[in-house]
Amino acid sequence: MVQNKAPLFTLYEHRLSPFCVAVRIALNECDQAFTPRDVDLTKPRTAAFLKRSPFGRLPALVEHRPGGELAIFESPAILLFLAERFEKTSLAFVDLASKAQALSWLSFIATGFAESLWACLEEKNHHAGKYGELLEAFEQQIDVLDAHLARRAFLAGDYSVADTLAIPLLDLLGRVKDLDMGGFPHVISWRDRLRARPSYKGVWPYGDEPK
Ligand SMILES: N[C@@H](CCC(=O)N[C@@H](CS)C(=O)NCC(=O)O)C(=O)O
Repeated sequence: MVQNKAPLFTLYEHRLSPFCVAVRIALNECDQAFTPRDVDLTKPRTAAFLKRSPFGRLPALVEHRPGGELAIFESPAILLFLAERFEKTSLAFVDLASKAQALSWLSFIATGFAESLWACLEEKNHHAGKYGELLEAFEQQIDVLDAHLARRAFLAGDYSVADTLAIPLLDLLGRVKDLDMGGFPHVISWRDRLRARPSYKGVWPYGDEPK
């Protein structure tokens, strides 16, 4: 008899958000089904949603538990939770040292890299005189990543939460004005490796990564 069990997780998301896409990838890596709940960012957040994500931001992941629910917000926290929750998956940490390495890279991707990328994508910065400086600072980060990835397949050695958060952000590089990725072959092949993972298939809403 086929049992229709509701998924253990509900993902509150905005389908075009790279942070939400990263959580989708992580859930796929952990082989977990989830109920997607699209939140309209143009409307006021409901009180029920704000209980799960106090700042009203997405993603938020809810695990339905027998005694109630566990709600987690901020994509790095969600990825870390899944990595520890599902011990036999690609996201699980082998030991404390590999966890520390993965968290170093995860923190960098979530803050330095994402913020620099965002600054370069913001239309208002394109016309300001400082765009050249913003792009140069971002290129310096990509250059460090390129040198790092010349010697390893993934940021922390094995595939980890850091790569998971990086994938959808890397997908946005094509939109960065005047960015020439020609000098960063190792970042390009890392991105190709990440995109080839089964967990990546179908994670963007329109069937393809944004160009
Ligand atoms: N640091 C957060 C960033 C989340 C974030 O910026 N989410 C955006 C969508 S891309 C959002 O919810 N924006 C609506 C708002 O800030 O009210 C994370 O990693 O989860």
